[in-house]
Amino acid sequence: MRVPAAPGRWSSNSAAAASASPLFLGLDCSTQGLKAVAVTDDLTVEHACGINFDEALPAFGTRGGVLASGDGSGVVRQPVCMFAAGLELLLDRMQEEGFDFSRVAAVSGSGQQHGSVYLSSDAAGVLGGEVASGTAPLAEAVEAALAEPLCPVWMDSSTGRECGAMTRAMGAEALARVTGSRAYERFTGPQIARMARTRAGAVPGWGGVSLISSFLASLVLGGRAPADLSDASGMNLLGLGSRGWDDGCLHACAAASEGALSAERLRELLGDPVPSWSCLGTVSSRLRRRYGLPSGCAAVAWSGDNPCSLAGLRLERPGDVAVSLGTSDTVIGTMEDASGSADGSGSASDGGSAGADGSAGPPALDGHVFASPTVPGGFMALLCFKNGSLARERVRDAAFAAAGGSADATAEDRWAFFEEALLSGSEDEVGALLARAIDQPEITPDLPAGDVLLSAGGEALLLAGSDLSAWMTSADRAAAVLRAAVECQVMSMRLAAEARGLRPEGALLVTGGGSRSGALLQLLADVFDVPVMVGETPDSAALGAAFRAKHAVMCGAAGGHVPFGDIGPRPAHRTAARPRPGHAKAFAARLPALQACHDRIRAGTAHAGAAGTV
Ligand code: XUL
Repeated sequence: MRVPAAPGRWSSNSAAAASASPLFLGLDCSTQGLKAVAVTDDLTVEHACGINFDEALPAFGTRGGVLASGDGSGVVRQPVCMFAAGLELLLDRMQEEGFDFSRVAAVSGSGQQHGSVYLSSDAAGVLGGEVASGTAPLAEAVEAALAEPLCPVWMDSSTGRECGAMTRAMGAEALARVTGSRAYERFTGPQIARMARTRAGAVPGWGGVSLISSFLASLVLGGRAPADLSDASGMNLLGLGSRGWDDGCLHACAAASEGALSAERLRELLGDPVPSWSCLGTVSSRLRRRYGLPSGCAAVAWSGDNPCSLAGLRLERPGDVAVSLGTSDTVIGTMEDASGSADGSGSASDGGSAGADGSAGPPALDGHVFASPTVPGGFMALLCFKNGSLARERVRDAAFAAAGGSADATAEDRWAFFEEALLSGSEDEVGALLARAIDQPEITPDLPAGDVLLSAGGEALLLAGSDLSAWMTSADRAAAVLRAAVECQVMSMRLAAEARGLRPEGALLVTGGGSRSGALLQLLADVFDVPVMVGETPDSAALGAAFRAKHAVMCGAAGGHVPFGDIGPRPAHRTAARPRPGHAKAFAARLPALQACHDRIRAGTAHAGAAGTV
């Protein structure tokens, strides 16, 4: 049903509408919902809208957007039809809000990375038929294109067996060097192997395997859309050097499926990936008819949420790096080359020597390198630190209590204490203690849960099982331990970034909730030894998708890639902190000690025989 527009709800934008700039629409299918951001030719946001899966589509029974098995298997899935229903609902809402679809020149999108959608053998016909031009609700129309109604997503941790099998087949270092990542449970290749192994009888009926991003692109296009190279890098299957499916990885994935899939069949199912700035065609006649999109409106390849955020934050030049401080802390940035972490020289398994790693020096095994979504042959890095703001808050509260703070104190009081404790450290005190607050097993680097405290001389100060509060026996000690714990979080970011060849040049952009802390910003400036800029880019993935839509149209018009920077002005960010030279030098000098501390944690020698031995 065509929903009548509701003039007035969008009246503040009528002047912009009158200017009739073309619009570029970015959609973002995240774990919890769908969002849309439309930008004008000068990249001004003209419209934004979103829906939450749990609230807007309760019939699918999701919590936080997902269906978690809850049986200890780690299986976490999402109903694929919910994406289709959500897309239609979102576009309906935009129409109700008076959004003028007739001005949209191109649509692109962002999908949560790593999830895999299993298509039926009829998928091509269904996508190009009922989905492209039918009148039934999209969620109904797409059902026959699916071989599996549920798709595993990035939160799924049921693929340990498949990760182990792929690692044995390729070698951990070769897998990391070829694909940019060692085998990770949330990655798509292991998901496909598990789905094939556990649903072996259904595999002959599969017509394809899409990423969540390329599946959503198929709905917009009305036809099977290819995966883009950047999102495809999150699968453990793509050769970063060859920019194509890697034979060794396909064989490793087939081996992990325990005979359910061959490498050749897997290659066929995946189809060929394309650069992220590819125009795939025009949007489907269903979307044109229902929403009034123009007939020439381009359907642009979708990408993953992290590549799209990179584009939304305008991290397009080598050395453009951003830190996001949140529940998990993340570091993303653009690199010209992948400096040994993924050597760009092609498959380790070319020639059939799977597992043989003849590279010079071991590659970094933590974090990920993906194909850049904006630069041909370029790279982006993504590092995810699981113990972010929750660990900071735990240590803050323990230190606050140990320093005599009242149990009834407000969050403001606690943050004020945090700021003072962090800023009170002189350069001579940097690294006087090394503290790691690890609430849940860390993935960057790989560290087991449990707090660790070492003296400057390397003496272990905590018993295994006791937490940092055990050493906070005075207000001074509490402040020193808090400072050390947060300093080590940030030093760990620099260690992991450098191991991946990622170095901020000129400045570091800081986003997320933690960027409200002036002390954290100062610490980041000191540890990375660059000025820190702050900027909030809400909905950076959807915004990045909108920017990429414009980029693809420009590339199409030019008949080849044009620099991403040509899309329009970069936002002006505010410089919030500058490195203090003495502190910066002291942090740089302590990085090897933190590296050694991590080695000791893994070796099991970072705990004392008795608490408080110093
Ligand atoms: C990145 C990752 C998540 C997902 C969902 O590797 O697993 O960030 O992309 O946001």
